[in-house]
Amino acid sequence: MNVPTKNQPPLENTLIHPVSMNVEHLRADFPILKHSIHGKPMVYLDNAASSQMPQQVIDRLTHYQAHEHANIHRGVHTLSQNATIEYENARLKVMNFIGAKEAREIIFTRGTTEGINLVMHGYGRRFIGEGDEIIISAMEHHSNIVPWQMLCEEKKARLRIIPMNDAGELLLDEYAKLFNKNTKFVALTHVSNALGTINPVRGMIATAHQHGVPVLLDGAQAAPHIAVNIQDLDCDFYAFSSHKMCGPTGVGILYGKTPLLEKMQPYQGGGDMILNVTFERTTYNDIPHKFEAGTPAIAAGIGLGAAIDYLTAIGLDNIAAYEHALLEYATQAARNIPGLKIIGTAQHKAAVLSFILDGIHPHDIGTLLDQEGIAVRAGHHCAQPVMQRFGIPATARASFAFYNTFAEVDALIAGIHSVKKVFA
Ligand code: 7TS
Repeated sequence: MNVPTKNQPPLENTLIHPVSMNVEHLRADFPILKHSIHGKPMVYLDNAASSQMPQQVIDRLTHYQAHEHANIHRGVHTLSQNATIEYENARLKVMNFIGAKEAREIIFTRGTTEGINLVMHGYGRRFIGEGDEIIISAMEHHSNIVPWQMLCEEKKARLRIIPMNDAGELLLDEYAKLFNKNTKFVALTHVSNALGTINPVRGMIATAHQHGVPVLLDGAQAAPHIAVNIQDLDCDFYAFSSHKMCGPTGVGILYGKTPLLEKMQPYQGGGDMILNVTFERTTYNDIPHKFEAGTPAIAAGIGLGAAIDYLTAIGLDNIAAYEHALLEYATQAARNIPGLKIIGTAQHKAAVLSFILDGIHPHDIGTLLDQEGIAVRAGHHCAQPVMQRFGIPATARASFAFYNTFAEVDALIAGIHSVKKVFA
């Protein structure tokens, strides 16, 4: 699609898809976007941290709480059975959303972090031992570094790191060289939260499989923004979070291939994950329940189902195309600001604009932009090794969603100019 220049009218009313991508129409679904901050219209550009919820999701949560609330998987009474149906229905929506084969491959978790920890405990602690190697990349979020470090410490295994270039692209030749007979696992982010890089994961998974090594993808920043088909990717595990895709906090998803999930040990013990318990011996429930001990976040799971309905109705390809146009527009404008450096200039990027300004700390950028009503994240984005790689303490990061407008990008750029004036 055409990217508007400063002299052209903003594109927020442009219809990418005749019906489904009218941004002003979509914005009306999000009550929080009408807020003002410090007397200025709020410009919410911290979607990589958490996105906002449309009224449809809020209504679904409220309806559940007011009319459907009961514990699941254990009641013979009608309310419990209905809640179970709704919760399991949400699992089916997730299954279809990522193109999984079976509902039992979909495990409800608390979020991406818990999904990765589940695989570390359930798979890693059982199948990775002394002298084994785990490959991760230089651009991982801490949640895809620390669990593997903990495992390496416990098992005397070793982490190997795929390096990246100055644009924030992984070096695929170096990746291929990391494999040897000790390589037992690859854990890789699909999209970088700090840089925006979309990694060429399909080929990287194929490389790992040639060596017989399973791959976990951290999909926290991919699932909300690009169409994901896990069968096409052929990944072994895929983890993501509801709160970054217009759903509530407290719930996330771990996809795993059935044969792998079946041979993993449970992560937590308790109710719902068992078939039979005596003091001598416990037999575990079938997947996915084996990994879902205790009462889950039922409302949040159902809310995630509503969020998936909402995103699917817009269409992930429409979302990706529109967000890409926003990113191009923002990138062009940011490049014209003297003293601004974009961190993360990969050829394939999701709509994340991380930047630094000469002589101004990112936290000051974030604080001053907030005075203008503009929400960005300033800091290391839970990816400290990325900051170390670029030799900086932090960045300011604007991360876009489909409900952001070109006028909001203009507001960001104007905000950055006014930050510079304060320090001039
Ligand atoms: N992986 C990636 C790539 C992420 O971006 C995040 C959260 C996580 C894992 C963890 O997700 P959680 O839902 O379990 O917390 N990223 C961010 C961020 O960029 N700003 O705040 C949270």
